[in-house]
Formats: sequence, structure tokens, C-alpha cells
Amino acid sequence: MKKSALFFIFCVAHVIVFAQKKPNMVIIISDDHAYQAIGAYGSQFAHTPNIDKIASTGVRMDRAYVTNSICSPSRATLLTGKYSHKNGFKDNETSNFDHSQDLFVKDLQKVGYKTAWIGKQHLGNEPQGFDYFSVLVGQGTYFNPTFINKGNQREAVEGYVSDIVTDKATRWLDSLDKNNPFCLIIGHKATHRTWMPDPQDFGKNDHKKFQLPANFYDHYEDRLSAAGQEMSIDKDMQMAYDLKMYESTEKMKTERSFARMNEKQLTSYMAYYKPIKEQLDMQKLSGKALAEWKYRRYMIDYLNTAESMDRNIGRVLDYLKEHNLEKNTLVMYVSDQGFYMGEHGWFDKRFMYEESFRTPMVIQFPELIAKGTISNAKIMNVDIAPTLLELAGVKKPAEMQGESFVKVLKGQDKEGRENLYYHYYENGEHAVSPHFGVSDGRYKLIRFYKRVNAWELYDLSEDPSEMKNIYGSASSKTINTLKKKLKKEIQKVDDKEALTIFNQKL
Ligand code: SGN
Ligand code: CA
Repeated sequence: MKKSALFFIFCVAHVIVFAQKKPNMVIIISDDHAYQAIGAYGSQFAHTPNIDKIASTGVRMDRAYVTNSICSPSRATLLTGKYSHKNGFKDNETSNFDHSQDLFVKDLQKVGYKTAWIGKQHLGNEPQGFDYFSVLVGQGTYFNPTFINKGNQREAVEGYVSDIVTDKATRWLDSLDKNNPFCLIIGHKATHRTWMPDPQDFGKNDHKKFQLPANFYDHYEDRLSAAGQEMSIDKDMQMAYDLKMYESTEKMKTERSFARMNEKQLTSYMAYYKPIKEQLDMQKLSGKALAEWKYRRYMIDYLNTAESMDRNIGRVLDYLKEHNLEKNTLVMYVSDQGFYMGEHGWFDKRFMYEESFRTPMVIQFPELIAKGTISNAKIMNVDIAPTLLELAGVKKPAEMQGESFVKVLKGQDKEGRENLYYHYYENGEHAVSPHFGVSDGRYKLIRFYKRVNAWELYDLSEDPSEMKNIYGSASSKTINTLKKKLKKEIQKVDDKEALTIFNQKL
């Protein structure tokens, strides 16, 4: 054989071996799942053995943050590695996602990856960059959900959403030629409002004692936007819609999420909730007693809903193990943002305060990450795309704003980002004022605008629950230092809208 032919064979073989070495990726993204409700994060009441298993096999990220604490903007940031003002998806109410822009999954496809998104994506009905997709229509529903499959084909499936999404995910994995690397994104509907458990999980968390957060009765002094929100468990959480307190099956069926249930599903819901409603009626609660009853029921529904998701995450982990894929597959579990479990008296998210700004993130990848690592490095969801690209050996596209945290995963970087920049835009449901801000880990400076015009400053080392806005009392030196940091971050990500507001006098 000629030398050149031999060389050619060598090159092809090298490419094949190299291609096989590219890691597989399974990204499991939940919806509104709080770190306060995860065992691995120290929750005393959560039952999340499978998420915990990912953490103990790999790393628990304790300072993972989002750039904009709301569903679709978070997923848009995950896909693009860009802030909302650059990827064009700022809020759920007015934005349309441009799927034709560069997405990390498209870059992965170029180097041989098979890609799929299955479950909740919430970025319209025409995803791009996926060899296969089956996404929930809009927010999706817990029962008998409808999917849009590639080729714009609608499919209604009977059953409970977390099971169905996982069935689809494992079927897609089954269909793959495992010699090619793959990137699978599983989007869970759980634990989004209105927290509807799989009936088999009713009762699982009902016996538990929940400690009311110390700031449940927050009076929001010096915090105008916090005072004006509409996401209070006491004031805004609805007895019927949210907590499922209906007099009769007929009344229950007036709500869309129940109207779509089959007889068996509806019967099991009535059988569980009716006695709770009867007991409540007998108690005739009001004031604080009623607020605390609502908090308790919220916790129970939320945790019962999480049971199925965690169980289904376990199915995916088992699949990888059974198919000998565990070693060469990175598994990341992340939520689209954090969530309030009664802190400040709230449910929902949106604020730059820690509970919603921070997101749970645990990652296993035995080839790279040491077992049982706890990382305090500051990272953001905008950093996920560049990290995955680096692991796949792909150069980061110039316009991608995130920074790879591969070094953090390898244990070579303990700090991560110096500053965290945040910008929330939506100005509607739950009445949270738009705002942007910076956190350096100790101080957090926030500028609210539109609905409320105000600055807020917190010293997290003194006040981790962010109850005391010290903007009015802090030294001008501290404020100026933080303002400089904020301006630098605004300029770094080229957020023109924020810069204009930053420069305005209050
Ligand atoms: C829905 C919910 C809100 C929630 C948003 C955004 N209302 O509109 O409570 O904040 O979604 O959630 S509901 O009455 O429809 O449940 S997100 O996960 O899409 O960001
Ligand atoms: Ca969400």
C-alpha cells in the first residue's frame, strides 16, 4: 500500500477514535425547582434521591445563577450562551425566539453529535438545531399533554407528563447508534405552578413538618418592588386554582387542567383533595392560621409533584448505567431558575434576590469531576453552552457571551466569575418591577425601573435573606465601588438599555 493511502487510513481512524471520545451530554432542566427543596442542598424535608445521586457522583454547584429569572429567557440563554438582550428573548409576554441564530446544539451537530430536546422548551413550536424534538405545547400540561414533534406534527399522549417525557427520552436513546456522541436535553414540566402531583405520589410528603421561613411575614420596608409584588402565598395564592380546594368534581372541571383529565385521574384527584377541603371548612381558619395552612399545602403539593420528576431522573441514570454509558456521559441537572418556598412570604421567582437568582445545578461526569465535590465558584446559566462546547472540543463562537467553567469542573478554579450580572424585563404577571444589578458575592446592587424606580443594596455577609436595603445608609465609597462594578458588567455584555437607565439620575 502506498504511503499516502496508509496516512489517509491513519487519519480516518484517528478521527473515528477522537469522535468516539467526545462526551455524551444529558441536560435535565426542570421548571421552578428550588434548591431549598433538594436533599443534596441540605433540605430537611425534600425527598430527591436521584438528584442527590448526581451530586454525590459529581459536583454540587452552590453558586450557580441565572441571568434573567424566568422560564423561556432562561432556556434561550442556555441554548445561545447569550444574555436576553442579545438572544432577543427578554420575557415570556412579548418575545419571540429566533431559532435561526447560533445555538450550541447546532455547533455540536457540526462535529458529529446527534441532538434532541424532549419535553418543555417553551420557545415556540419550531425548534432548530435538533435531529429530533418532541416539545410540550407552550407551558405544557401535567396530564395527557400534547407535544409538537419534528415535522410540525401534534401528538396527544395519555398519562402523566414526567413519565411520558422520560419514555420519549429513553426511546430516543434506544434509537441511536451509540458510536456517535449525543446531546439530549430533557425539559421537565415539574415543578411549575399549579404543582399537580402524579396520583401515585399523593400522601408522600403530607406527614412532614415544615419550618416556616423566618421571613415569611416580611413587611418589605425600604423595598418598594418587593412591597408591590403579587406573588404572596397569603394574598395571591388561590384556594381553588392553586391549592385545588373545590367543592365538587363539577367545579374542579371548570378549570382547564382538570377538564383534560380522564375519569380515573379526576377520581383520584377528588379522592385526595375532597377530605382536605372538608377538614379545612370545619376549621374555619383566617389570618395567620390560614396563611400558614396555605404555605403547608403549597409545600406538600410542590414536593409531591417533585417525586415523579426525581423518580424519572432515576430512570435516565439507570438507562445510562445499563447501557454502559455512565462513564463517558456528562449529566447535568439544573432548574430554569430558583423559586420561593415561602421566603419573604412568596411563591414564584423573577427577583434578583438569592432564592430566585440562584438555581440548583448538579453535574456528574466521572471522567472529569471528582466524586462528591462542592463548588463555591460563581457561574451562570449563560456559561453552560461554552462549557459544553469546550468539552466537545469546539471553539466558542465569537458572539457567545458566557465563559466556560470546565476548569471549575476539573477542580482547578475555585472562584469562577468575579461578578454576576442580572437583568429581568417582564412587567406583568406577579407585578415584579423590571430591574438589573450586579453581585460580587458579598454585595448586591440592584436598580429597579419602570414599575418602581429605586436602588437597593444588600450586604449578603450580614444579611443573607436580603431584608435590609442599605442603599440609603451605606458609605458612598461602597456604593461607588459597586456602581463601578455594575457599569463594567453592563458594558461588558453591551446592555444599552441598562446603560441608559444607569446613567439617569433618580
Ligand atoms: C404562568 C404562571 C405564573 C408563572 C409564569 C412564568 N401562571 O404564567 O405563575 O410565573 O407562568 O413561569 S399560571 O396561572 O399559568 O400558572 S415560567 O416558568 O414560564 O417562567
Ligand atoms: Ca420556570
